[in-house]
Formats: sequence, structure tokens, C-alpha cells
Amino acid sequence: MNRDTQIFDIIARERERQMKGIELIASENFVSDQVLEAMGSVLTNKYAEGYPGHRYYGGCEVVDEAENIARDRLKQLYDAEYANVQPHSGAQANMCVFMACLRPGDKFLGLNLSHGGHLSHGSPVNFSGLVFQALDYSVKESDGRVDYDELEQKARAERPKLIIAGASAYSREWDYARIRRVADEIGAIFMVDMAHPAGLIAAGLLDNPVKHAHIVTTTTHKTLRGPRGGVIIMGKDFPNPWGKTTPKGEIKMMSALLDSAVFPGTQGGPLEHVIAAKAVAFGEALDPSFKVYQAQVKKNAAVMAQAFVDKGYKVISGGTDNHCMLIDLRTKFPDLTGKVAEKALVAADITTNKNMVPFDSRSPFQTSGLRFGTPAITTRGLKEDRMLQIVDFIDTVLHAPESEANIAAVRAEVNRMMANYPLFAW
Ligand code: DSN
Repeated sequence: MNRDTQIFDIIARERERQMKGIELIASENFVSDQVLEAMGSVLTNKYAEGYPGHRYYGGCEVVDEAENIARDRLKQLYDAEYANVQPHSGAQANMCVFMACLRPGDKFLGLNLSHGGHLSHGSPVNFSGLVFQALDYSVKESDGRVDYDELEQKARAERPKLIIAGASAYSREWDYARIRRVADEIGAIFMVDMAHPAGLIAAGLLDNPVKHAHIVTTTTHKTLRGPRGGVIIMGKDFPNPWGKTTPKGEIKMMSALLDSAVFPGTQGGPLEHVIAAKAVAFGEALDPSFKVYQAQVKKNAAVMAQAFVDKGYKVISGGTDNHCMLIDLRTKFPDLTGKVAEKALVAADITTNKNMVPFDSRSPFQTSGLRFGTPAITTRGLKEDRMLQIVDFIDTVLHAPESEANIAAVRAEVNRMMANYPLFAW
């Protein structure tokens, strides 16, 4: 068969797009060459339903080794006792937790999607909101921070079986201990989806939710800089959702529930090539250089957020503790929607995404906000001085988002700057 030039030309164009632009999508990153290599390896050929040592197919001895290494490295990274590295995505990992801990119709409490929450934490169009009874808590309008008083009141009044912390557009540290206290008070399971800050947590720059939550999920491709996928972990503490007391066997019971919720509950054959790539990424995250990288991600985000504030933008909550920030465009450009802003920035080779801001007056298709993050540009080697330049570029584009000449001028500068930061060795 001839080489599929149609698809490989597309891949080449995407590679070019990634190289020449400034990538500010907070949930994206650039994996290392060895992570890419593992993902594109012959491990994709192997069926391995089941778990290491207990598979439904022959010939799994070799992939078993890779999956065991992935689990061990992940446990070491977060000081966990249990790890499942098979979920194909973060939403899939969350679905497995729901399946292990709840029954259809059960109540759970998560952060409102339009206040920065994740789709799979109760959106009415997602399985989480369709199959279960989703309740939500918010951030405060005054300071953009999680309204823990409201969370506690709702937890006590509604007695959900599960409380979820974690967000896709929230720039502040969480008070996990406070949520755990109310979860214990009402007998709820406490789950944290640390998908966004997982890399910063692994580097010890933010509180480790594994110390506080019963169950923790994450994607592996955001700040953690691994392949696209999900995982589930548990620390020393774990829930016993069915009320059966098995003093010594509790962790085994919950781990068995989670394992079977992943396979056969919601997935078939695991993606062993992606699992091998996860193992490589976890190995990279255990290396001291990862701490240096994450510290720079955080510094870059703090400088970028302050630069936006200095130019008169409203940054939700006034700044950031992590890798991301949410900008409310309405204070500076009342008529500019996130949709138009995103399009103009993308035309200038600055990639970001429109985002609802808390208490938004516009729809999710228009939005009044933009979300920015520094994981990808930090991987490329950009430091604080470049953050100031990037905010200048963004500000210039947003002053005249319909002007093609303005956009072209910024794009030329963006491309010139990024040519100094090589991305791929191949
Ligand atoms: N869709 C993801 C994000 O961009 O944040 C949420 O996991």
C-alpha cells in the first residue's frame, strides 16, 4: 500500500502549526520525543484485556512489565497505594469512579461548569449529569474563589454520596482538608480530579490531594506532560461505599471495585502503547528536572497574570496559584466576545480558548472570557520576559480584532519569536 500522503500531509501541517505559534491552551503541552516514540510503538498491536498477571489473552508477559512500571512510578509520584493506568481519558476515569461508588440517580456535588468545573462533573449533557443527580457549588462573585460555605451548606442539606473537587478553569489552590471534613461529616466519598494541576502537584508545588481525598483522578496530558489519557489513584485512605466493614480488606475491596469499573465495566482492551508512554512520562516527572520545569510554569503564569492586570484586564480572582488564568474581557472590551477574541488570536498564531467566566452574561458559544495557561510555552523554554511580550501581543490583537493588517503584524512577530524555540528533534 502506498504511503497515505493525505494524512501525513495533515500531520506535517499540524507539526508546523505547533512549531510556529504560541500555545496558550491551559490543558495542552508538548510531550518528549520518548513519550511520542512509546505511543507510536508496536505495543499498539497487543490485546491485553484484564490486568498484569490476569489477562484474557496470551502473550501479555511483556506489556505486563510496562503496565506494572507505569503503576509503580505513578504511585511513587503521588505517594499513593493504588493506581489504575488504563482509563483512556480523564472523563473515562471519572466515569469509572461514578460506577464504582454510585448507583444511577444518586446525588453528587461538583463545581458548576460555568464557574470553571469539568464537563464530567455533572454537566446535563454528559453521562455524569444524565445518569446521576448532579448538584453544584460555585465560586464567589466577590473574589472568584470557591464558595466553601455554599459547598458545606449544600453538602449538609442534600447529603450527596460523592463530593468532587477539581476544575478546568480555576487558578487557585484548593482547601481539600475543608471539603474532606464535610464529606466525613455526611458520610460522602471525596474525589479530587486534579487533571489541570497534576504536574504542579507531582512537583510538590501545590497540595497533594491524595493526602485528603478518598479517590483521585487525573488526565496525563496536561501539566503532567504525558500522553493523552487518564488514571485513577488512591492513598492510604479509601471509601467503603457499600457500607460493608472489612477492616483489613477495605483497600482491596475499593481497588477491586475501581479495577472492575475500568475493565470490564466501561472499557475493553487497554491501550498498552499509551500505558507505556504514561510510564515514560511518569519517569520524566520523577526526575529532578521536572520540578525545575514546573516551578517555571508557575512563575510564568504569575508574571503573565500580573501583566494582564497591569494592562487593565480583569483576571478572575486577581491572579493565579497554578499554571492558568481566566480573563474577563468585559472590563476592558465590553463588546468583545471570547469567540471573536479567540478567532483573532488564532489568526495571529496565538492559540487559546474562549471560556465562560463566573456569572457570565453571554452563552457558552460566545462567552466573555479567555483562558490562558503556561505549561506548553514553558516546555518550549520561554521565561518571564517572554510572558510580558506575549501579553503585549495579545493586547495588540484585541485592540483591533477585525484588522487583518494588525493581526498579520503580530503574527510575523510571533513566528519570529517562536523560531528561537525549537520544538521537535525530528
Ligand atoms: N477539556 C479539558 C480542558 O481543556 O480543561 C478539561 O479536562
